[in-house]
Amino acid sequence: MGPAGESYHHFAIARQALQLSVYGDERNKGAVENRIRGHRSTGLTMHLCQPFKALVLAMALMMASAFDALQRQVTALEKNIQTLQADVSRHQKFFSLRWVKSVGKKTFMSTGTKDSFENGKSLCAKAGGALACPHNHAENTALREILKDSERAYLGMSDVQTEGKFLYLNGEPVTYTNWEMGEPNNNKNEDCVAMYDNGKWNDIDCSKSEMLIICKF
Ligand SMILES: [Ca+2]
Ligand SMILES: [Ca+2]
Repeated sequence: MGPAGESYHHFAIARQALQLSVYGDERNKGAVENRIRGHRSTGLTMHLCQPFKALVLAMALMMASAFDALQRQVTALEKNIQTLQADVSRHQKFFSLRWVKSVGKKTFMSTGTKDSFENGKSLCAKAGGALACPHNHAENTALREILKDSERAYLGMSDVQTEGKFLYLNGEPVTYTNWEMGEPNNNKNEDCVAMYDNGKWNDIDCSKSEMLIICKF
């Protein structure tokens, strides 16, 4: 039997095996298995394996090709990230002259906007942060360094709920303070807190709109 005739013969056996698997003819199934066993010595196994090998090789080639493309994309992205990092670093240097200060994991940032306490809270929240408030001396110094001469900034705290009891915006009691001498005095009912350019604090009216807004992130 020539190669073409042999392939057709194998195809016929395979088709019969498929029919058996569908119809469950155990008796004929045994007969076909015997015929398959009988053809192993004539190279049937080899013929069945060759298309499978070709398929595996084709898949391996496609995967290798896809991997190469992916690797090129990753390399390109890495270059883009390096460029962006360089840009951010340049901008940070520019902003750090005045508007950005980092302490530990916190970053204090201002755009130079001056507004009321409520608008300041809203502005920082919209930017994904909160109105800044120092929790220790280092943070107080960082905030002070953002202020220009004679500038003042709202701090993220108030005693609007209970007079004399200052709370952070999250409702927790204030644990670090740096009041100016004689403050807080609640003069004409002052419930917000501003930091002066010397880093000292004074309780002030929450509606004052000339306070620098500094957000923490
Ligand atoms: Ca008060
Ligand atoms: Ca005061």
